[in-house]
Amino acid sequence: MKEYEVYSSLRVPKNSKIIMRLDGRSFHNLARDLELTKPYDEDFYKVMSEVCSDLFKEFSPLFAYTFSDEISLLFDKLPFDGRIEKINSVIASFTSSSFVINYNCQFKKPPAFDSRIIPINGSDILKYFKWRQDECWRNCVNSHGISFLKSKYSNSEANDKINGMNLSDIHEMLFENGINLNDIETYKKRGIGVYRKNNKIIGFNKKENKNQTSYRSHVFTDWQLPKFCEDFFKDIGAI
Ligand SMILES: Nc1nc2c(ncn2[C@@H]2O[C@H](COP(=O)(O)OP(=O)(O)OP(=O)(O)O)[C@@H](O)[C@H]2O)c(=O)[nH]1
Ligand SMILES: [Mg+2]
Repeated sequence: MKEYEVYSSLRVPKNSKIIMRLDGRSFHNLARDLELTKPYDEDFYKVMSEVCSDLFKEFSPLFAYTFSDEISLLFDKLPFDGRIEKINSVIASFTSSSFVINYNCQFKKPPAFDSRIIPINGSDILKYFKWRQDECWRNCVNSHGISFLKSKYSNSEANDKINGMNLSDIHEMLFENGINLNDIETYKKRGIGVYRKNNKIIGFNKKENKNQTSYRSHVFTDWQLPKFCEDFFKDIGAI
């Protein structure tokens, strides 16, 4: 019967890095059921950062990045020998379980994440993460815009108004009403990253009778990400 398992031999191309993107299934409904704060719910963001940290410790990607209900993981060493069914199913189910454990509340429905695998290399890695970070910023402007409009108008009027506005119109409207998006927390504008960071350790070398510097890495959750640039990805060994 093994021959019926026709997808089990599908593998990621050899010598390729991959990005895996996970996205919460129907989290619009989950946000309603859990009565998440709009536009940003700090507990939800905290949980998503903890899920990234769990993923990082279990599967050792080079980088994990999250905003809203999505997570991107960059791998240089392929998990499960590059087997696509294994990677998608195990990592998506691990993500859902970690989300449930870290949230520790009563859900109306079991939360789930979809997942996709993107083979990617070189400067396209930077392009990919810039693309997601731009989306994070668009999401930030739009969600503040719609929250503000809904505080003034009915839901349908607010939706109609925002549909006719571009990002700079929304920015301007918020600014005129005392909300300056430049002043809000960095993670809302740029997302949250998890990666390995080196700690400098100065110890005493008895044999040579002098101080010696060494480095030990630890998993770091960055709530103050810069705008993504080449140097950032060089520093984490991604390009
Ligand atoms: N209230 C609130 N909602 C949030 C927050 N972060 C994410 N969400 C919700 O998560 C949704 C994520 O968008 P999508 O992934 O496009 O929508 P989805 O409902 O998950 O649909 P699918 O991904 O297609 O299954 C947003 O539309 C919000 O409703 C938050 O901090 N507060
Ligand atoms: Mg979603």
